[in-house]
Amino acid sequence: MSDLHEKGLPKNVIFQKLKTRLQQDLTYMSGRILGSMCTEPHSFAKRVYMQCLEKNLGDPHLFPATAELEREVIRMFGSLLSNPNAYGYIVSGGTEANILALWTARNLAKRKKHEVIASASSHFSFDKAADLLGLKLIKIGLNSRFQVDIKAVEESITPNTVAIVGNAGTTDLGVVDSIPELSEIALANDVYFHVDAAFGGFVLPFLKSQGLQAPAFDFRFPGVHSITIDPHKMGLAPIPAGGILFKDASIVEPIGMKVSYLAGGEANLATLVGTRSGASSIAAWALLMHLGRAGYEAVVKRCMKLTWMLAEGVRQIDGVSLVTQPTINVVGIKSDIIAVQLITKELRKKGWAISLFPHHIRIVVMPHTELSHVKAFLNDLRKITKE
Ligand code: 0PR
Repeated sequence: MSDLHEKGLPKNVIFQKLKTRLQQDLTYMSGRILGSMCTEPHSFAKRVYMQCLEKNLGDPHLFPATAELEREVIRMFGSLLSNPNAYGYIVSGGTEANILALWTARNLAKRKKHEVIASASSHFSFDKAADLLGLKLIKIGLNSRFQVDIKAVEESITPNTVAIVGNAGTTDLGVVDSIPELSEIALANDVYFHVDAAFGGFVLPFLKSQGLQAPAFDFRFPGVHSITIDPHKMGLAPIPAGGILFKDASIVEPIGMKVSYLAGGEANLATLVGTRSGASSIAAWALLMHLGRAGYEAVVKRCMKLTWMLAEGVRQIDGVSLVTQPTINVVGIKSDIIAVQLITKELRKKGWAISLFPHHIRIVVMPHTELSHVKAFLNDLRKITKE
């Protein structure tokens, strides 16, 4: 079935085929996806996105209005992250954002240094970035609260250190590293400091209004050079939409490229890809305008409420326990008596799409998760551990 047809098929035939074939995909709305950091995009953002598919920010002066909307999104993120002067881009995702950060750090160091200090729980995009950029990734162990061990970071700094990476919402447990201390170390050693808040960036700023403890992680700490914050995770924006923010525009100069021949006229671009979705920026802009701070607070409040219920439910099941008290809507479940691989296998047989880490199961309570899903999951978990 992979040959290109000589004669095209009618649209209705293809729609029918797609309907049948795509039925095999899981949907967020089924409630079965409990291990993803993505979710059903907001319906308003989807509508806006569909209207702007031709916009290409790879030739920004052809689409000056779109480029301005992207700048406004970045300014809104900047104000959310304590830096209205932040400069940056809406990119394809957290991976591209993290690559851009380390690329910038390496070139600022004039390619003379080659070590990056990250934590054992940093996302695998840093392994990719290091490999691409010819950098050595040094992974530091964690403390008892699953944050990067600060003393070990300090001891690992050498004259070759290009950058330090901190996490604000780790992939495996949603933990926030001590960003104030990492910032101090970066400043004291004159080293680039990148914060990966790909997931936490759309959660942490909205916790405080609910009386919840929210560790500070943003540009208020002067050592922070850049932050990843992804609209296509907790931002509810359509995929692809990652975000990279730099402290100011001057930082990215070493990766900027002047392209003279573009149809819209010469442009200075500091992104990895050329042709780039303008629809992603426009949809993110529209959604930020529509939801506002209160809208995101409501989304986060709901997710956190269900997170506490899930955590409490796990506590009450014999044989399993929480890896740590959740900071954000990521829950780690472990067991001292049954292999988590086995529990995962049984949960997956029952149709739950969950993430398996070496020593725990990860649940991400996304906006598509309902109370009924949490209850059904806990019931199945209880049954499995009993058996
Ligand atoms: N930084 C952090 C902290 C992340 O958690 C992730 C992805 C990235 C960077 C990279 O982001 P992109 O995937 O946008 O490039 N975190 C999710 C994870 O690994 C990605 C994901 C999303 C995986 C949905 C599965 C899934 O169904 O869990």
